Amino acid sequence: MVANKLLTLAFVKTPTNILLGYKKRGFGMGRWNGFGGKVEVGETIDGAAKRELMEESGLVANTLHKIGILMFEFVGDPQLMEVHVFTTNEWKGTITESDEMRPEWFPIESIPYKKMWTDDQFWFPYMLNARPFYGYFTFEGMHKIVYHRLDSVNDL
Ligand code: 6U4
Ligand code: NA
Ligand code: NA
Repeated sequence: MVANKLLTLAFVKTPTNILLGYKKRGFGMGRWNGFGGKVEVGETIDGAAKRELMEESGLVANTLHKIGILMFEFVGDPQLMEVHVFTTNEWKGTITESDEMRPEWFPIESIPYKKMWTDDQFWFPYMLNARPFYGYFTFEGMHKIVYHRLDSVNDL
């Protein structure tokens, strides 16, 4: 048994726009995504999500709403990634580019799915409609999804 790798992913949005970050280095480099990273020892998942949001976007959110859990399996790697997804429509601070991320607002009508992780187009509609979800994706390499399952859930 290998413990899951716990990660966070937070999205700042208004009714019409969503803030995405262009990942400049590391895992998911070259793709637009929400803000997030690894949950550190001694941190709550919610606390890690707020910290990563601040580090990568410059924004402080007092409240994050948990909207989904995503499990990622990579063929050949026994460790699953367990990504906790949050949204917020209330924030403070000034959007700031970091070494890791370049933030930019996108109209919800023109989210750049082709320049994002290939799973995002499946679960973004749930997130955008505030429908809690649970997803499981098996990747072969960084682009190809060989299995997926996505469910609406009542509780996360
Ligand atoms: P370090 O190196 O410590 O700065 P850290 O910022 O802790 O890394 P990082 O950047 O590796 O973690 O986190 C990866 C981010 O990518 C998390 O927010 C989760 C997200 N992510 C991983 N796989 C994803 C996928 N298939 N689809 C997606 N987001 C994914 O939309
Ligand atoms: Na990160
Ligand atoms: Na980190």
